Amino acid sequence: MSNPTLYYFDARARAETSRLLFVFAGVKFTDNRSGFPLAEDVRAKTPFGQVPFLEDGETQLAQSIAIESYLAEKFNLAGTSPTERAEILQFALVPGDFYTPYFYAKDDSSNLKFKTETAPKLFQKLETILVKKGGEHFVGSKLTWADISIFNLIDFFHQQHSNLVEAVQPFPTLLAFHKRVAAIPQFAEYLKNRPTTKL
Ligand SMILES: N[C@@H](CCC(=O)N[C@@H](CS)C(=O)NCC(=O)O)C(=O)O
Repeated sequence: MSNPTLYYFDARARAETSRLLFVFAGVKFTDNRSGFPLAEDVRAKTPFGQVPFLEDGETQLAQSIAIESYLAEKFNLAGTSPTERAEILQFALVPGDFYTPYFYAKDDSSNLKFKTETAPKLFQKLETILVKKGGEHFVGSKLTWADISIFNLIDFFHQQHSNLVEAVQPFPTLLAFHKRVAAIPQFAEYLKNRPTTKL
C-alpha cells in the first residue's frame, strides 16, 4: 500500500499540525504541496474543493481538524477517555481563533491590533491554563494532539513577518513549552529541514 498523502499548498497554515502528527509518530507520508491556485486535479479529488486533503488507503478526508483528529486517533495522541478526547479537541480548535483574525487583518492598523491585543489576550489564557497544569502538557501527563497543535500555533508566530513573535514573548511558560517540544528529536530533525514558507 502506498504512503498516506497529504495535499496542501506550499505553506504551514492549516496543514502543519497534521504534518507534525505524522512526524511525531514516525510515519512516512507524501507531502504534496500544490502551487497557487490549487491544481485542478487535486481540487477534483476533494469533497469541498479545498485543501488540506488526506488520502490514506480507503480513507479520504478534508477539513484540517478532521484530518488531525483522524491522525491523532491513529497514533494514540487523541486521549483515552471522553473527557480527555473533548479537552484535546478543545485545544486543537484554539489555533483557528488566532488564524481567522490574522488572515483577515488586511491593513497596518488591524495587523497591529492583532499583534498587540487579540493574540496576547488569547495567549494569556493559554499561559494561565498551562501554568495551572504544571507547564508540561495541556491535557493529561503525556504529549497529545493538544500539545502538538498549540506548539504549532506558537511556532507559527515565531516564523511570521513583522515580528509577530512579540505577541507571545510576554508568556514564559508558553515559550519554554515551545522550546521543549521543538527539541523532541523527531521535531528537531523535521524543523531543521522544513521548507521556509510565507505562511
Ligand atoms: N475549514 C477548512 C478550510 C479549508 C480552506 O479554506 N482551504 C483553503 C486553503 S487554507 C483552500 O483550499 N483554498 C483554495 C481554494 O479554495 O481554491 C479547513 O480547516 O480545512
